[in-house]
Amino acid sequence: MAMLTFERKYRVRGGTLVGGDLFDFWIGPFWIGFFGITTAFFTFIGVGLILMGASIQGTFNPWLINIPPPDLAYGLRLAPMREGGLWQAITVCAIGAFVSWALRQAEISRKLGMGYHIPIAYGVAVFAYITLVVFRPILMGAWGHGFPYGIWSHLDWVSNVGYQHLHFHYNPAHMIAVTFFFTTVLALSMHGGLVLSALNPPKGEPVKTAEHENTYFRDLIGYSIGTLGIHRLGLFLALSAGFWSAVCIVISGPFWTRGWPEWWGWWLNMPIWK
Ligand code: UQ2
Repeated sequence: MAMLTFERKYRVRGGTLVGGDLFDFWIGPFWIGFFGITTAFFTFIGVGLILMGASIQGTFNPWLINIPPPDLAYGLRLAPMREGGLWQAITVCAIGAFVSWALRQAEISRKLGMGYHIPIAYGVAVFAYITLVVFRPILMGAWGHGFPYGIWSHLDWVSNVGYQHLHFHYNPAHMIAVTFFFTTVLALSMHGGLVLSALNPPKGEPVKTAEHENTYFRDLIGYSIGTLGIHRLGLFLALSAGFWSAVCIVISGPFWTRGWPEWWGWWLNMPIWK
């Protein structure tokens, strides 16, 4: 279908959550909407603040830019701009932009009469971010427990927090999250491989259908989850990876302060060993 043909079918009014049809229009391929405006607003301010932080730090090397949260001594108060206030303002902008984007996705879902799967999926990633920079710092009593904004510096933060718990791989929620990440990769690689193997034959050969895909896995393991099922499974696996990642970090500090290997004491101390 040519662009202009389907545009008439899908560029429909309505579905907005805010503002009625005030912002219900397109610029080029992009639908604007109220939350398109707020996304752009928070993004421009946030990026501007990051550039301000970089200039205060004295580097525009994208690897080395680092905007740290306030010192722990500031607790949960606002800090001066040059002492973590910038990080706090950037966090507000980031959350404003991310939540605006999720609501924009929801409005487009409504406009097109589709399910909310995409905003829910994106929302889990936003939830994981907010867990790191809001929920956990609040539970720990200081914004200084948030991670620094920087490509290099956030890696150092992850490593340091990991070592504070001696061995993060003994964190049971971390184990579950990692398992979901790997299973997501397994499922998507099988799905991508299966679809390409059926739909992308050598030149001159006919394209295969879903029955071939089903038959492949029935021959191989006696079971096919189906073309709709594999996408439900993929969504579940990926959302679970993000969810358990948030759980594994939010319990580290607020609910378990010692090394994670020690947590397994409950198993070693079971009366059945006596
Ligand atoms: C499948 C199917 C697809 C697929 C894949 C399968 C026709 C095109 C990959 C096979 C998936 C199975 C058996 C589930 C595996 C379970 C885990 C936890 C990885 O049957 O339907 O659609 O892409």
